[in-house]
Amino acid sequence: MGISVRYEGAVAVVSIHRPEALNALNRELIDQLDACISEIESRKEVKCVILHGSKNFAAGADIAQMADCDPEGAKAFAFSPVYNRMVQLPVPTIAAMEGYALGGGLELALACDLRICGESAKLGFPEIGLGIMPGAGGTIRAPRLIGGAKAMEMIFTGSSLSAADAERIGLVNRVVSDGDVLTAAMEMAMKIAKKSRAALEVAKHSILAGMEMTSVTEAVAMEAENWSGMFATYDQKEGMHAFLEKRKPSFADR
Ligand code: CO8
Repeated sequence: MGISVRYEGAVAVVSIHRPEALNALNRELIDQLDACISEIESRKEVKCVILHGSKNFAAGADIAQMADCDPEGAKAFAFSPVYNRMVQLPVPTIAAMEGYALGGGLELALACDLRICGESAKLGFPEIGLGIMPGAGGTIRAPRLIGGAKAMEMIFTGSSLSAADAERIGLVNRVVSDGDVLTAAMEMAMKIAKKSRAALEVAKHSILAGMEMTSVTEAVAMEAENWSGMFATYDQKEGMHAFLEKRKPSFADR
């Protein structure tokens, strides 16, 4: 049982492994995820992160661990600080989802930048049937991603979406055959990992910061500042001169 990280070149692959409970996320797993995030943050060679659960992504937070919590205990059980750290990782992140991605499991996928799932995946927020609501970003990130009405339908009915419906409403980027999820995520990650980490970092930062801003004018000004700042990087010079010299760029991630 556990969450661990391995590295394939510049790609970090975080695996969730608690098959006996369909990868339900308990306190121990969340602490392990926190430790994985710290390790990834310290590795400057990492350019993309994949989060994967074999057979199932995660069937939610561990109901047995929280069933008898009082409000203070529930607060202490909260996963949001760790999920927020996932969001704040400086490089792109991909949730590779097979099987169930429910409740706190789907919220973890929403804390990633991109989502790929298998054709039999089931995605949903069943919390309403437990007498609660999503509590690790679901009521906040889902409406921003798929719109308020779709998010409300998912949260109020508790019904799961099929992979095809999830793709149609933009909840997932791509649906692939069952069994090909990790391979597809790795292909996407490898493509990303060929790019400049310096450029990826600024692009991710601009997108996340822009989504937090209410003024489009201020957001575009922030983007312009970030954009011009990139002309101080080695990789901007390398990328543009490689184009002009009709060769592939060799990025140095600075
Ligand atoms: N928590 C604890 N154990 C679980 C969970 C879970 N979320 N999901 C599955 N399991 C366990 C089952 O208890 C069972 O254990 P055992 O074999 O010991 O009885 C084992 O996994 C296999 O499960 P099932 O026998 O139920 O398998 P089925 O194929 O019949 O059903 C389902 C699969 C439909 C996924 C079903 O297991 C299910 O409905 N699971 C619960 C899904 C759910 O409600 N998830 C939301 C949980 S609440 C939540 O995530 C709140 C997040 C809030 C933010 C977190 C901040 C604290």
